[in-house]
Amino acid sequence: MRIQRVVLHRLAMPLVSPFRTSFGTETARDVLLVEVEGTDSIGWGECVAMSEPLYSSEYVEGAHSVIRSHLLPRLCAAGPDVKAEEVASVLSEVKGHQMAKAAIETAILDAGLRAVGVSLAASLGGARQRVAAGVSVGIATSISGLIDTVGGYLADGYVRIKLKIEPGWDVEPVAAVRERFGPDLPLQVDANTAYTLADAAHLAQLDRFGLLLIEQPLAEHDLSGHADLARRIETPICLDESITGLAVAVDALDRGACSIINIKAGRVGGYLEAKAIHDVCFERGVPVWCGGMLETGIGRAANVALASLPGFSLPGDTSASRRYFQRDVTDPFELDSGHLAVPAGPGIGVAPIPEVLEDLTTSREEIPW
Ligand code: NPG
Repeated sequence: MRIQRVVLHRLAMPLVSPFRTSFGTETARDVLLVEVEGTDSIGWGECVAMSEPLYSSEYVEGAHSVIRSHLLPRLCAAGPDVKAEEVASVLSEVKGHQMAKAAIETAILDAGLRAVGVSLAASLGGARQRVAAGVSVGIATSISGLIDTVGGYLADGYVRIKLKIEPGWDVEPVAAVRERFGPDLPLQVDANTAYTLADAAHLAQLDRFGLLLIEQPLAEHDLSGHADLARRIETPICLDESITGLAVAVDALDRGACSIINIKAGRVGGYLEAKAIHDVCFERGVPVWCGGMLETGIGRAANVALASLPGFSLPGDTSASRRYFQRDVTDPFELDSGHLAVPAGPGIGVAPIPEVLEDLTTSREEIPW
Protein backbone atom coordinates (compact mmCIF):
# COMPACT_ATOMS: atom_id res chain seq x y z
CA MET A 1 0.00 0.00 0.00
CA ARG A 2 1.35 3.39 -1.04
CA ILE A 3 -0.08 6.46 0.66
CA GLN A 4 -1.48 9.06 -1.76
CA ARG A 5 -3.02 11.71 0.44
CA VAL A 6 -4.32 12.55 3.89
CA VAL A 7 -7.62 14.24 4.72
CA LEU A 8 -8.08 15.94 8.09
CA HIS A 9 -11.74 16.10 9.10
CA ARG A 10 -13.12 18.19 11.96
CA LEU A 11 -16.55 17.22 13.30
CA ALA A 12 -18.84 18.85 15.86
CA MET A 13 -20.68 16.28 17.96
CA PRO A 14 -22.87 17.29 20.91
CA LEU A 15 -22.81 14.94 23.91
CA VAL A 16 -26.15 13.51 25.10
CA SER A 17 -25.46 15.02 28.52
CA PRO A 18 -22.67 17.14 30.01
CA PHE A 19 -19.75 15.09 31.37
CA ARG A 20 -18.16 16.66 34.47
CA THR A 21 -14.77 15.64 35.79
CA SER A 22 -12.44 17.23 38.34
CA PHE A 23 -10.81 19.20 35.51
CA GLY A 24 -13.87 20.51 33.66
CA THR A 25 -17.16 19.86 31.92
CA GLU A 26 -17.45 18.52 28.37
CA THR A 27 -20.69 19.29 26.53
CA ALA A 28 -19.62 18.55 22.96
CA ARG A 29 -16.74 16.91 21.15
CA ASP A 30 -14.68 18.77 18.58
CA VAL A 31 -13.41 15.65 16.83
CA LEU A 32 -10.38 15.41 14.56
CA LEU A 33 -10.36 12.38 12.25
CA VAL A 34 -7.35 11.48 10.13
CA GLU A 35 -8.12 9.70 6.86
CA VAL A 36 -5.20 8.13 5.01
CA GLU A 37 -5.88 7.26 1.37
CA GLY A 38 -3.67 4.54 -0.03
CA THR A 39 -3.54 2.84 -3.40
CA ASP A 40 -5.59 -0.15 -2.20
CA SER A 41 -7.41 1.06 0.87
CA ILE A 42 -8.45 3.94 3.11
CA GLY A 43 -7.62 4.07 6.83
CA TRP A 44 -9.03 6.08 9.72
CA GLY A 45 -7.66 7.33 13.01
CA GLU A 46 -9.30 9.51 15.66
CA CYS A 47 -7.39 12.11 17.63
CA VAL A 48 -8.60 11.97 21.24
CA ALA A 49 -7.40 15.45 22.23
CA MET A 50 -10.16 17.56 23.80
CA SER A 51 -10.98 21.19 22.97
CA GLU A 52 -8.96 22.52 25.90
CA PRO A 53 -5.62 21.37 27.40
CA LEU A 54 -7.15 20.42 30.78
CA TYR A 55 -6.75 16.62 30.90
CA SER A 56 -3.26 16.83 29.41
CA SER A 57 -1.24 19.43 27.55
CA GLU A 58 -2.69 18.39 24.20
CA TYR A 59 -5.79 19.99 22.69
CA VAL A 60 -7.48 19.49 19.35
CA GLU A 61 -6.48 22.74 17.64
CA GLY A 62 -2.87 22.15 18.66
CA ALA A 63 -3.02 18.53 17.48
CA HIS A 64 -4.41 19.64 14.12
CA SER A 65 -1.63 22.17 13.77
CA VAL A 66 1.20 19.84 14.77
CA ILE A 67 -0.10 17.14 12.41
CA ARG A 68 -0.25 19.57 9.50
CA SER A 69 2.98 21.45 10.13
CA HIS A 70 5.33 19.00 11.84
CA LEU A 71 4.19 15.38 11.65
CA LEU A 72 2.91 14.95 8.10
CA PRO A 73 5.90 16.71 6.48
CA ARG A 74 8.27 14.28 8.25
CA LEU A 75 6.18 11.26 7.30
CA CYS A 76 5.84 12.41 3.69
CA ALA A 77 9.62 12.76 3.55
CA ALA A 78 9.86 9.10 4.60
CA GLY A 79 8.01 8.18 1.39
CA PRO A 80 4.63 6.73 0.40
CA ASP A 81 5.50 3.22 1.57
CA VAL A 82 5.97 4.15 5.22
CA LYS A 83 4.59 1.43 7.50
CA ALA A 84 2.68 1.92 10.75
CA GLU A 85 5.56 0.24 12.60
CA GLU A 86 7.92 2.98 11.34
CA VAL A 87 5.75 5.97 12.26
CA ALA A 88 6.90 6.32 15.88
CA SER A 89 10.57 6.35 14.97
CA VAL A 90 10.10 8.75 12.03
CA LEU A 91 8.24 11.12 14.37
CA SER A 92 10.45 10.61 17.42
CA GLU A 93 12.34 13.88 16.98
CA VAL A 94 9.06 15.73 17.63
CA LYS A 95 8.67 15.81 21.40
CA GLY A 96 5.37 14.77 22.97
CA HIS A 97 2.11 15.15 21.01
CA GLN A 98 1.21 11.51 21.57
CA MET A 99 -2.47 12.01 20.71
CA ALA A 100 -1.61 13.63 17.39
CA LYS A 101 0.96 10.92 16.61
CA ALA A 102 -1.47 8.17 17.60
CA ALA A 103 -4.16 9.45 15.24
CA ILE A 104 -1.81 9.29 12.23
CA GLU A 105 -0.28 5.96 13.19
CA THR A 106 -3.74 4.44 13.62
CA ALA A 107 -4.93 5.66 10.22
CA ILE A 108 -1.83 4.19 8.53
CA LEU A 109 -2.18 0.97 10.51
CA ASP A 110 -5.85 0.74 9.55
CA ALA A 111 -5.16 1.36 5.85
CA GLY A 112 -2.38 -1.24 5.84
CA LEU A 113 -4.51 -3.88 7.58
CA ARG A 114 -7.48 -3.24 5.30
CA ALA A 115 -5.21 -3.72 2.30
CA VAL A 116 -4.34 -7.23 3.49
CA GLY A 117 -7.75 -8.08 5.00
CA VAL A 118 -6.64 -8.49 8.63
CA SER A 119 -8.53 -7.06 11.61
CA LEU A 120 -6.79 -4.75 14.09
CA ALA A 121 -7.81 -7.10 16.92
CA ALA A 122 -6.19 -10.08 15.18
CA SER A 123 -3.05 -8.13 14.33
CA LEU A 124 -2.59 -7.01 17.96
CA GLY A 125 -3.14 -10.53 19.32
CA GLY A 126 -6.77 -10.20 20.44
CA ALA A 127 -8.10 -13.19 22.33
CA ARG A 128 -11.86 -12.53 22.59
CA GLN A 129 -14.77 -11.66 20.36
CA ARG A 130 -16.49 -9.40 22.86
CA VAL A 131 -15.28 -7.19 25.66
CA ALA A 132 -16.86 -6.27 29.00
CA ALA A 133 -18.18 -2.72 29.07
CA GLY A 134 -17.81 -0.40 32.02
CA VAL A 135 -19.16 3.12 32.21
CA SER A 136 -17.67 6.32 33.57
CA VAL A 137 -20.09 8.46 35.58
CA GLY A 138 -19.41 12.18 35.84
CA ILE A 139 -19.58 14.32 38.97
CA ALA A 140 -23.27 14.93 39.66
CA THR A 141 -25.13 17.83 41.22
CA SER A 142 -26.78 15.65 43.89
CA ILE A 143 -26.41 12.20 45.42
CA SER A 144 -29.95 11.27 44.40
CA GLY A 145 -29.21 12.28 40.81
CA LEU A 146 -26.05 10.15 40.89
CA ILE A 147 -27.97 7.13 42.21
CA ASP A 148 -30.53 7.50 39.41
CA THR A 149 -27.79 7.78 36.78
CA VAL A 150 -25.91 4.73 38.08
CA GLY A 151 -29.18 2.77 38.32
CA GLY A 152 -29.93 3.62 34.69
CA TYR A 153 -26.51 2.39 33.52
CA LEU A 154 -26.86 -0.84 35.51
CA ALA A 155 -30.28 -1.35 33.91
CA ASP A 156 -28.58 -0.91 30.53
CA GLY A 157 -26.27 -3.79 31.48
CA TYR A 158 -22.92 -2.11 32.24
CA VAL A 159 -20.80 -4.50 34.27
CA ARG A 160 -18.64 -1.94 36.09
CA ILE A 161 -19.18 1.59 37.36
CA LYS A 162 -16.46 4.24 37.56
CA LEU A 163 -17.29 7.35 39.58
CA LYS A 164 -15.46 10.58 38.92
CA ILE A 165 -14.36 12.14 42.21
CA GLU A 166 -12.80 15.38 43.44
CA PRO A 167 -12.30 16.96 46.89
CA GLY A 168 -15.83 17.49 48.24
CA TRP A 169 -17.31 14.74 46.04
CA ASP A 170 -15.69 11.48 47.10
CA VAL A 171 -16.49 9.52 50.29
CA GLU A 172 -20.16 10.49 50.39
CA PRO A 173 -21.12 9.58 46.79
CA VAL A 174 -19.07 6.36 46.94
CA ALA A 175 -20.77 5.38 50.22
CA ALA A 176 -24.20 6.12 48.73
CA VAL A 177 -23.57 4.06 45.59
CA ARG A 178 -22.16 1.14 47.63
CA GLU A 179 -25.09 1.29 50.00
CA ARG A 180 -27.70 1.40 47.25
CA PHE A 181 -26.20 -1.16 44.84
CA GLY A 182 -24.47 -3.52 47.27
CA PRO A 183 -21.00 -4.93 47.86
CA ASP A 184 -20.88 -7.02 44.67
CA LEU A 185 -21.04 -4.11 42.23
CA PRO A 186 -17.62 -3.71 40.56
CA LEU A 187 -16.91 -0.09 41.48
CA GLN A 188 -13.90 2.18 41.00
CA VAL A 189 -13.13 5.91 41.24
CA ASP A 190 -11.19 8.38 39.11
CA ALA A 191 -9.71 11.60 40.53
CA ASN A 192 -7.94 12.94 37.41
CA THR A 193 -5.05 14.32 39.54
CA ALA A 194 -7.33 16.28 41.93
CA TYR A 195 -5.58 15.39 45.23
CA THR A 196 -2.21 15.82 46.94
CA LEU A 197 -0.34 13.58 49.32
CA ALA A 198 -1.75 15.68 52.18
CA ASP A 199 -5.09 14.00 51.37
CA ALA A 200 -3.74 10.49 52.08
CA ALA A 201 -5.72 10.01 55.32
CA HIS A 202 -8.87 11.29 53.65
CA LEU A 203 -8.42 8.95 50.66
CA ALA A 204 -7.87 6.04 53.08
CA GLN A 205 -11.54 6.48 54.02
CA LEU A 206 -12.36 4.97 50.63
CA ASP A 207 -10.69 1.70 51.67
CA ARG A 208 -13.82 0.40 53.37
CA PHE A 209 -15.80 0.35 50.12
CA GLY A 210 -13.87 -2.48 48.46
CA LEU A 211 -13.11 -0.48 45.31
CA LEU A 212 -11.40 -2.15 42.36
CA LEU A 213 -9.03 0.80 42.21
CA ILE A 214 -8.51 4.53 42.57
CA GLU A 215 -7.34 6.12 39.35
CA GLN A 216 -4.78 8.92 39.18
CA PRO A 217 -5.26 10.56 42.58
CA LEU A 218 -2.14 12.78 42.33
CA ALA A 219 -0.41 14.92 39.72
CA GLU A 220 0.71 13.48 36.40
CA HIS A 221 4.43 13.77 37.14
CA ASP A 222 4.27 12.59 40.75
CA LEU A 223 5.32 8.93 40.58
CA SER A 224 7.07 9.04 43.94
CA GLY A 225 3.98 10.60 45.56
CA HIS A 226 1.86 7.78 44.16
CA ALA A 227 4.33 5.22 45.51
CA ASP A 228 4.09 6.90 48.91
CA LEU A 229 0.29 7.00 48.77
CA ALA A 230 0.19 3.31 47.77
CA ARG A 231 1.83 2.50 51.11
CA ARG A 232 -0.78 4.54 53.00
CA ILE A 233 -4.04 3.31 51.45
CA GLU A 234 -5.35 -0.19 50.72
CA THR A 235 -7.27 0.62 47.55
CA PRO A 236 -5.07 -0.33 44.57
CA ILE A 237 -3.70 2.67 42.66
CA CYS A 238 -4.18 2.75 38.89
CA LEU A 239 -2.38 5.34 36.79
CA ASP A 240 -3.78 7.05 33.71
CA GLU A 241 -2.40 10.56 33.02
CA SER A 242 1.09 9.59 34.30
CA ILE A 243 1.53 6.75 31.81
CA THR A 244 2.65 8.45 28.61
CA GLY A 245 4.58 5.50 27.20
CA LEU A 246 6.21 2.14 27.86
CA ALA A 247 9.25 3.51 29.73
CA VAL A 248 7.12 5.44 32.22
CA ALA A 249 4.86 2.43 32.69
CA VAL A 250 7.82 0.23 33.61
CA ASP A 251 9.23 2.92 35.89
CA ALA A 252 5.88 3.38 37.66
CA LEU A 253 5.54 -0.36 38.26
CA ASP A 254 9.17 -0.71 39.41
CA ARG A 255 8.69 2.11 41.90
CA GLY A 256 5.38 0.78 43.25
CA ALA A 257 3.52 3.90 42.07
CA CYS A 258 0.67 1.76 40.76
CA SER A 259 -0.45 -1.85 40.61
CA ILE A 260 -2.90 -1.43 37.71
CA ILE A 261 -2.64 0.56 34.48
CA ASN A 262 -5.31 2.28 32.40
CA ILE A 263 -4.11 1.97 28.80
CA LYS A 264 -5.27 4.66 26.38
CA ALA A 265 -3.66 4.41 22.98
CA GLY A 266 -3.99 8.16 22.37
CA ARG A 267 -2.16 9.04 25.58
CA VAL A 268 0.80 6.73 24.80
CA GLY A 269 1.25 7.55 21.10
CA GLY A 270 -0.68 4.75 19.43
CA TYR A 271 -1.93 1.18 19.48
CA LEU A 272 1.52 -0.32 18.96
CA GLU A 273 2.90 1.36 22.10
CA ALA A 274 -0.35 0.44 23.89
CA LYS A 275 0.22 -3.20 22.95
CA ALA A 276 3.83 -3.01 24.18
CA ILE A 277 2.58 -1.73 27.57
CA HIS A 278 -0.02 -4.49 27.64
CA ASP A 279 2.61 -7.12 26.89
CA VAL A 280 4.92 -6.00 29.69
CA CYS A 281 2.03 -5.84 32.17
CA PHE A 282 0.76 -9.26 31.07
CA GLU A 283 4.20 -10.75 31.61
CA ARG A 284 4.39 -9.19 35.08
CA GLY A 285 0.84 -10.17 36.05
CA VAL A 286 -0.25 -6.52 36.26
CA PRO A 287 -3.95 -6.03 35.35
CA VAL A 288 -4.72 -3.45 32.67
CA TRP A 289 -7.93 -2.02 31.25
CA CYS A 290 -8.81 0.13 28.29
CA GLY A 291 -9.56 3.78 29.01
CA GLY A 292 -11.84 5.99 26.97
CA MET A 293 -11.78 9.59 25.78
CA LEU A 294 -15.38 10.07 24.63
CA GLU A 295 -14.46 8.57 21.25
CA THR A 296 -16.71 8.33 18.21
CA GLY A 297 -17.17 4.90 16.67
CA ILE A 298 -13.81 5.28 14.91
CA GLY A 299 -11.79 5.50 18.12
CA ARG A 300 -14.15 3.17 19.96
CA ALA A 301 -13.64 0.41 17.36
CA ALA A 302 -9.88 0.53 17.82
CA ASN A 303 -10.23 0.62 21.63
CA VAL A 304 -12.46 -2.44 21.59
CA ALA A 305 -9.88 -4.26 19.45
CA LEU A 306 -7.17 -3.35 21.98
CA ALA A 307 -9.37 -4.44 24.89
CA SER A 308 -9.65 -7.90 23.32
CA LEU A 309 -6.01 -8.66 24.25
CA PRO A 310 -5.66 -11.25 27.03
CA GLY A 311 -4.17 -8.94 29.68
CA PHE A 312 -7.21 -6.64 29.69
CA SER A 313 -8.63 -8.41 32.72
CA LEU A 314 -10.72 -5.49 34.03
CA PRO A 315 -13.72 -3.97 32.19
CA GLY A 316 -12.79 -0.85 30.25
CA ASP A 317 -14.36 2.56 29.65
CA THR A 318 -15.63 0.97 26.47
CA SER A 319 -19.23 2.12 26.61
CA ALA A 320 -21.87 1.99 23.91
CA SER A 321 -22.08 4.88 21.42
CA ARG A 322 -25.35 6.11 22.93
CA ARG A 323 -23.66 6.76 26.29
CA TYR A 324 -22.21 9.83 24.57
CA PHE A 325 -23.81 10.47 21.20
CA GLN A 326 -27.32 10.54 19.82
CA ARG A 327 -25.88 9.83 16.39
CA ASP A 328 -22.44 8.28 16.01
CA VAL A 329 -20.40 8.81 12.85
CA THR A 330 -20.20 5.02 12.33
CA ASP A 331 -22.82 2.35 12.90
CA PRO A 332 -23.35 2.59 16.66
CA PHE A 333 -21.66 0.28 19.12
CA GLU A 334 -24.38 -1.37 21.19
CA LEU A 335 -24.37 -3.24 24.46
CA ASP A 336 -25.14 -6.93 24.38
CA SER A 337 -25.45 -8.28 27.94
CA GLY A 338 -22.91 -5.74 29.15
CA HIS A 339 -20.44 -6.40 26.35
CA LEU A 340 -19.41 -4.85 23.04
CA ALA A 341 -18.60 -7.01 20.02
CA VAL A 342 -15.03 -6.73 18.75
CA PRO A 343 -15.17 -5.68 15.06
CA ALA A 344 -14.08 -8.63 12.93
CA GLY A 345 -13.70 -6.85 9.58
CA PRO A 346 -10.36 -5.69 8.14
CA GLY A 347 -8.54 -2.92 10.02
CA ILE A 348 -10.62 -1.20 12.69
CA GLY A 349 -13.63 -2.82 11.03
CA VAL A 350 -15.81 0.30 10.82
CA ALA A 351 -15.85 3.49 8.75
CA PRO A 352 -17.77 6.77 8.87
CA ILE A 353 -21.20 6.71 7.24
CA PRO A 354 -20.66 9.26 4.39
CA GLU A 355 -23.91 11.24 4.88
CA VAL A 356 -23.46 11.40 8.65
CA LEU A 357 -19.83 12.46 8.24
CA GLU A 358 -20.91 15.22 5.92
CA ASP A 359 -23.62 16.43 8.31
CA LEU A 360 -21.24 16.58 11.27
CA THR A 361 -18.28 18.10 9.41
CA THR A 362 -17.10 21.60 10.29
CA SER A 363 -13.92 21.56 8.18
CA ARG A 364 -12.06 19.33 5.77
CA GLU A 365 -8.45 19.69 4.66
CA GLU A 366 -6.78 17.61 1.93
CA ILE A 367 -3.04 17.18 2.11
CA PRO A 368 -1.22 15.42 -0.77
CA TRP A 369 1.52 12.96 0.33
O1 NPG B 1 -16.09 6.40 28.32
O2 NPG B 1 -14.94 7.36 26.77
C1 NPG B 1 -15.31 7.27 27.94
C2 NPG B 1 -14.80 8.30 28.91
C3 NPG B 1 -14.16 7.70 30.08
O3 NPG B 1 -13.94 8.93 32.10
C4 NPG B 1 -13.55 8.75 30.97
N1 NPG B 1 -12.57 9.46 30.44
O4 NPG B 1 -10.13 10.70 32.66
O5 NPG B 1 -10.40 8.80 31.74
C5 NPG B 1 -10.73 9.96 31.88
C6 NPG B 1 -11.93 10.51 31.15
C7 NPG B 1 -11.69 11.64 30.23
C8 NPG B 1 -12.74 12.18 29.58
C9 NPG B 1 -10.46 12.15 30.00
C10 NPG B 1 -12.58 13.24 28.73
C11 NPG B 1 -10.30 13.19 29.13
C12 NPG B 1 -11.36 13.76 28.53
